[in-house]
Amino acid sequence: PSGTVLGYPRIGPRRELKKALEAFWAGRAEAAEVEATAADLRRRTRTRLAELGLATDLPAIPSAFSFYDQVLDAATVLGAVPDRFADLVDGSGALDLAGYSTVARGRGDDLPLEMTKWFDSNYHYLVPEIGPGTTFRFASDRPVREFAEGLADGVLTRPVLVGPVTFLALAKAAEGSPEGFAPIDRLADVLPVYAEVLRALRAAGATWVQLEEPALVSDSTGVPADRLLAAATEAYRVLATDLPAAERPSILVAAPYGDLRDALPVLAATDVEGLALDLVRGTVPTGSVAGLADKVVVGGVVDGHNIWRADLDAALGGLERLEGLGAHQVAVGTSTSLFHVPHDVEDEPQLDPTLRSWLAFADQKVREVVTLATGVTEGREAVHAELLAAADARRSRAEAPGVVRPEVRERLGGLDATAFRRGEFATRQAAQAERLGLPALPTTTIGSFPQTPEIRVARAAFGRGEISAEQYQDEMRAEVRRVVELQEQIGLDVLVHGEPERNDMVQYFAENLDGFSVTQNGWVQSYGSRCTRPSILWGDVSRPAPITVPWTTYAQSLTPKPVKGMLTGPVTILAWSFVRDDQPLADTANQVALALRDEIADLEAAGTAIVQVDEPALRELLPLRADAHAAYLDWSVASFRLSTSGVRPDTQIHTHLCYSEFGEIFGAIDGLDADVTSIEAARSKMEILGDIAAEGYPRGIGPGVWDIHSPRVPSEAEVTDLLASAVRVVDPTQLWVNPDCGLKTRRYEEVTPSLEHVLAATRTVRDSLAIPT
Ligand code: THG
Ligand code: ZN
Repeated sequence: PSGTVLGYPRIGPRRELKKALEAFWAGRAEAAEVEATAADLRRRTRTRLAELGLATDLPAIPSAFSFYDQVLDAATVLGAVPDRFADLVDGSGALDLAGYSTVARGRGDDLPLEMTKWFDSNYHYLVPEIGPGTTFRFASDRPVREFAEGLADGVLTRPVLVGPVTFLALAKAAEGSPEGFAPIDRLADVLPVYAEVLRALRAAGATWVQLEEPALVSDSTGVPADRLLAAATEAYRVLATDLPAAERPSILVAAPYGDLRDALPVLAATDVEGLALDLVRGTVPTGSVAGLADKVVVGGVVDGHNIWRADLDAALGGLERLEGLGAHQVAVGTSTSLFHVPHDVEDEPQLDPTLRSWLAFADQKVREVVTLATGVTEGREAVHAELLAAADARRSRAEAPGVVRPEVRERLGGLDATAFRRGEFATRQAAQAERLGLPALPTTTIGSFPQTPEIRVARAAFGRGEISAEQYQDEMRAEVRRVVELQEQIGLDVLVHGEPERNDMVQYFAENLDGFSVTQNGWVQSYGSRCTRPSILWGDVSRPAPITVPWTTYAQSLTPKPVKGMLTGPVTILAWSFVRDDQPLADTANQVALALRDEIADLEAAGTAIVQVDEPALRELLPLRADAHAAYLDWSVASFRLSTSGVRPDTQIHTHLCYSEFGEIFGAIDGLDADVTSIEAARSKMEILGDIAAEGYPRGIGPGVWDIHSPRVPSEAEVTDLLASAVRVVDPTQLWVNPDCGLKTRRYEEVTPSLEHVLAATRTVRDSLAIPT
């Protein structure tokens, strides 16, 4: 009766790891204290998983800890540290905790490894830099030591490592690599090191190892499909065939986040002992798959990516069909690691008990796995009570007030094409120019200003009931006044209120819309020590009252310059929440869009001339498979248009997108039909503007001229250069001037001089243009 999970939250139920790491980085704790906290968390995880019923036969308890990121961990095991950090490694190529942290976070002019989204999740990994000359060696035995630590504690665990194909597929070519070089070219050089790691794990007593290969379910890594399949064949020939079974642990290749498709027969044909399939995103293969007769197949039927209780009956059905494939053994698993979900529903006493009864966080999911494993071996009768309880929870969810609201459904059903369309851009442009009277190269910011310690203290005090709603509002208004005055002093053209009242932009809207709930302790790692608390979108969405209108109108009352209204778009609200799984995402997105549409109508009626609707996560939900892109872009773009197309021609709609891979979704950005789009561009030195110009994009564009992801203050000359290069490529009448992203993570010491430099540079370039202002 085997059941297992592919991984478990690492941050700790009270974010113990985050606190320890941040204390270490701030110089308030020794490395040994962080190590001790981490060891405690690992022990707690092993004990908890055993308590929840995971047996030790697969072995079922993974050893999948990381101080910061599992991809960085793989790079450190392989000794693949960029040259700029060479001084941090010791004689055997290993990094200590301080060195490891520096590679993740950078120092002075040595930029950290780039960070990017892990498959279609809100988790960010660090991108390894691999060149033709990168040397690989077994540099860190941390996975072996963590396995040994478990064994010494009496628990035989299954070490988890990012697999060789995925490691290289996610890496980028190191600077200075020759044209045409790709990290996957180095496969033959990393495999011997992986083989050494496997030998060492075996020597330490490991019976199984899990190698994560999600690159095999994706068309989006940049490695061509045939190359990936060939790499998988090669990798597992070297690791599973050439390295005899007696010299290594049994190998479980895990393929979370999607369907293996053509990679399934390829992996099945290798000599690995196990395959873990994602049966939530993927499906049980039909027909027979050669090569499974001697393998364990882990059916990932419990969703590692969302928080709803499983349909145990359907999951058992899937597992029964999986048995039809003729594997040596079928085991039960999660579709992905559980690190995308919080620890424990029981840790949410303030959550409505009915809602709580529908949810499964990590610990509840482990129990579901255990139940299903019993069901598989002993039959449905053995888990009759659990199946009934799961069915009851689903029924309760389907029937609960607020889940289906006829008035919301009717409004959606009654929409026609005109609700998704604004008038001609040329007409809008003329009307907006007339109304706004902005200078050439108008300057603005993305929306948020620094969240100062005072703001955080006030919010926490309000949360604890120590200050009244009026006091809290007064403090936030005072902050809005300061932010408006600062922007006027600096000379910006389009102002913002600065968003002091929002902690997380998605959580803020979730707190103010019907159909959502928020958690107290539901932290999920976003990157490194940083976490978010995704909201739970469980019911039909509507807006009980205006949300942002009082803040925006207050800010507008303080200045004659236009103040932008600031909203988060429907796709981003979905991407950064746990979303109901009982209707198409498109329908949920359109419900959110209608609530935003009402908010925009109220802003417009209150005199707001510019409204920004941010969609930083538009790229994130892009399906991993290319053949699903068009359908996704259709509904995601439609929901944005539904939210923004109710306005008059002279109301200007802005949007902001957070990343630089622009070409991939250029058509979608065009489809948003926003009057002005701001994007990240400073780091890539305006490179993307070439694409935009080449496509003949007609609307306003604000390439970021200041990289706000680092504390560096850009010089006036630097910004002038960026702007000068922008006006050479793009028609200056289309150009806006803004930072790369919101300023909430920066400090005023950086923000004030940086914005002053941006304004000075803009004046210089405006003067050089001699276009009428
Ligand atoms: N909100 C949400 N998801 C996101 C972002 C966001 N995903 C992408 C990107 N932005 C991730 N970036 C961050 C940046 C900072 C933090 C988290 C994700 C952060 N979190 C605080 C921490 O860990 O201490 C907690 C914040 C809080 O109190 O709510 O600093 O903006 N949903
Ligand atoms: Zn951004």
